[in-house]
Amino acid sequence: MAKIVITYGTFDLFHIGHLNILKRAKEFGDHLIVGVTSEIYDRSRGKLNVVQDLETRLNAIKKLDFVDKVIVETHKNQKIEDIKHYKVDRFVIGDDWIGKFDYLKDFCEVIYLPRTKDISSTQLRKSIDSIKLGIIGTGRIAHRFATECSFVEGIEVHSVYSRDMKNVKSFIQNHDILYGFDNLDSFLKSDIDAVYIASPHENHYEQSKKVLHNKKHLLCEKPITLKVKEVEELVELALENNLILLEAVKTAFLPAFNKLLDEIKSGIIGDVIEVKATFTKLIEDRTLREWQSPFGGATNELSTYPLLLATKLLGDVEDIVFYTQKDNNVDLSNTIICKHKDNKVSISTVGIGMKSEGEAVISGTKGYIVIPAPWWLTREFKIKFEDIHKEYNFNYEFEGDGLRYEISEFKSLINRKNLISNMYSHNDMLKINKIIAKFNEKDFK
Ligand code: C2G
Repeated sequence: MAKIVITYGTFDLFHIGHLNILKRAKEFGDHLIVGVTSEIYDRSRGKLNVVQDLETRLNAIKKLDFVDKVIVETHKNQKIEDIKHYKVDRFVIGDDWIGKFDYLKDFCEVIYLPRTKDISSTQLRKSIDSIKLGIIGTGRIAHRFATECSFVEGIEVHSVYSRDMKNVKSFIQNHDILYGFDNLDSFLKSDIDAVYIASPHENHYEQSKKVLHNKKHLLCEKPITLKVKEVEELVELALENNLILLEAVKTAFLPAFNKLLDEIKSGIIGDVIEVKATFTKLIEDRTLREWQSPFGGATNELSTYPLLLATKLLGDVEDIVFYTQKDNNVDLSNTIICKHKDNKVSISTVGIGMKSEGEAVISGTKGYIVIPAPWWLTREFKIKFEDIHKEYNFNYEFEGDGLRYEISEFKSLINRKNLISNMYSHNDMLKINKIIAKFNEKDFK
């Protein structure tokens, strides 16, 4: 009987080490199956620095005439499923994994082969120039962002801008950054490839325009602007100049959030009918920016997150009602009820002066999903059904406070020259910002 061999890997920047192990794996049988890791799976196991997209990595393996079948590895327990499904005789992997796959011995023979010396994807990635990033703003989120950048290979915080030189100085000392500016034009003329904007909302539009006119890729805090026309203008400007424009909605890039979208797409809870999500963050100090009209308020601060879930799952909005509590003309809470296509409905609740449970519930025709608080830092979710004994739990721990996944996506888009992210497209951004703009009673089309 023909012997079946299986092996797995990311195979980023395909090199001689990969070729050697695949050739040797084939020698252990007659039929070689190669599993190539998906991007979401790599992220979930902490591999954030992969340069090539899945298609490119798959194509590199498909070109090898001695490989008989190529599959995609999307989750942790897949190896056992594949071994059973393909009736695999031998599992082969490099000896950097020695001992780690012994649990597969219950299902097939496990063989660890010596790695090829002096070559690795990590080494090759180092030869690709780092992206030089500049940060606009020196507030709390800018600090967290700069710290998280140090966990993403291939991106380096090169400079920072703020109007206040005192803040600039302390920021560059804190984060060991080379250059600091209190003049935006000089900052933008400096040797940077990309910019992250973490300034107050009202500055986003003018600063974004300047960044794009200066031919830098842009990652901008949410909401990118409070007017639809301005978002559209920025998208156009970015596309015209071949630049990446991404809104920093960290949830969109988390491994568990993407797994959740995949599960729903697979139809596990049937057709999604209703999406409910709540995000409240009590801000006691009423002198803070978040409590100032017209740019503060719960909606401008927080609604991007629940609206991300609503629009990702239910698409464009046909009608909206806002139920708002205001204090001094600032919304302390807002419940946004949207009617989507086919009468499907989303209920997004936000608050800075009201506290509630920060969970999300997605209801479908066959079952429902609960994402426990804080759902926007998606780590786990439960899929439930009418039968209370049937339940699937998904757990995807993530590193740090989640920002490194958005940073990693921004970096990958720049490296791959992809103008639009699969995880958060310009269209996704427009759908959400139209709703926020509607609340601000400016343009809504
Ligand atoms: N490899 C090798 N010699 C090198 C580099 C890599 O033999 N110099 C082998 C690895 O040991 C592994 C395969 O090439 O068997 C793919 O390596 P990676 O692309 O780094 O993938 P990895 O993260 O090891 O994937 O499910 C995924 C697997 O568990 C492991």
